[in-house]
Amino acid sequence: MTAAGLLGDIAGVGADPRRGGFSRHGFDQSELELREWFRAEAVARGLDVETDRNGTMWAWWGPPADGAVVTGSHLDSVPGGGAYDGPLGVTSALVAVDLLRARGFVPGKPLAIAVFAEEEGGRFGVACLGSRLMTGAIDPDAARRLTDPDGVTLADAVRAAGLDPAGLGPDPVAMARIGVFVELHVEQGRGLVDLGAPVGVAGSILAHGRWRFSFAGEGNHAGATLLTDRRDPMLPAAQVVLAARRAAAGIEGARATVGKVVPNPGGTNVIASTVDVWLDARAEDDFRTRAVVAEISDAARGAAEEEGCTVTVTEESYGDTVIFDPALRDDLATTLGGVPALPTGAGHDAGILAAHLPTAMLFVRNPTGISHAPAEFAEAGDCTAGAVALADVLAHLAR
Ligand code: HGY
Ligand code: MN
Ligand code: MN
Ligand code: MN
Repeated sequence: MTAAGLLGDIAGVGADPRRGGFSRHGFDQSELELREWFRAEAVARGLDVETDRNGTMWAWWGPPADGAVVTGSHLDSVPGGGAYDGPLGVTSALVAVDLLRARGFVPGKPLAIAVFAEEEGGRFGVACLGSRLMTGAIDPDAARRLTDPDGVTLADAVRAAGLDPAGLGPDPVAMARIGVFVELHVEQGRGLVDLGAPVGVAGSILAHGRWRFSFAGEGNHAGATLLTDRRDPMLPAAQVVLAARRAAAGIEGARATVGKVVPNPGGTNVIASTVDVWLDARAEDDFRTRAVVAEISDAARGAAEEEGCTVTVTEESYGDTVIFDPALRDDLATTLGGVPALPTGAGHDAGILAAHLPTAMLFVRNPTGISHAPAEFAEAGDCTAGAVALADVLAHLAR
């Protein structure tokens, strides 16, 4: 079985015909179905599967023990996401186990595959929620209160998945078990295409975070309300969208995106009473990222005042620049015969763990360079090259 073949096996789970692509989110029905698929695939490979108190799944080759070599990724997606972001790391890990067994490899250290929960934050709004909980990067009480668009709390969702919400939070036992973590991921960009390489290693991750701008005005009738009598929160909301592009354009390499705007009540003939706008801002370092957000926040406040509205700005998640351990990065690049190192603008669970333990990432070429959309792609041959590379890296680290 190949990594691309295993992806084909789950192509029907969480498919989203309305948006195209897949909508699989933390502890929802499709992600729970994928968890059971992963459990069956791992057990079929003789791995021992457990789910920890933060909802991370662990498939162990050998008894769980501290200092293990761990690989893995996530199974959830963004709304209407591609087939590769997350699942390619999980399927490649399963195929890497097949390859190592076929080689007669016997691990000198415990080896595990980890599947983290809600990496995209597509349901509860906080990216890398499972790894943030395990490492203590998010307050467990605040996490339990996170709600999805239907008002379901994370506590209710994990309870429905068979977990005890009281267990959410820092997990030093799980952390001690990770001696080194290597995540394989489809590249979200065209770096490997431009370099003509099927596989690369990660050098760094941009500083990035999410901010919610909540505007409040006065709901009213779209036809009966004179312009002079309006306090329409959609106006300052629109300014956030425009200011995001303007602010990011002013700082080399910065990115600022508004992909989600939620007016309330959301009627065509209704002036909204409130509008929530989510900003995703990223840049090479903390200073530049915060400068982008500050400029956008100023524009939002000015526009809100002009329209007689109020605005609150809430930082929902943030992570500073990640520089992957250069010695480990270069060791793996050498193990793979000298593959290139690449920066990435995309966040990953590996980025959360990198602050705590030796962590690396492998990237697999994406001919479209597109991600977080149905056009995300990796050739079957490159997926196989990635799984072989992962097997080589795991054999090297677990020798
Ligand atoms: O948003 C990100 O960069 C990641 O895909 N969660
Ligand atoms: Mn993603
Ligand atoms: Mn991902
Ligand atoms: Mn009416």
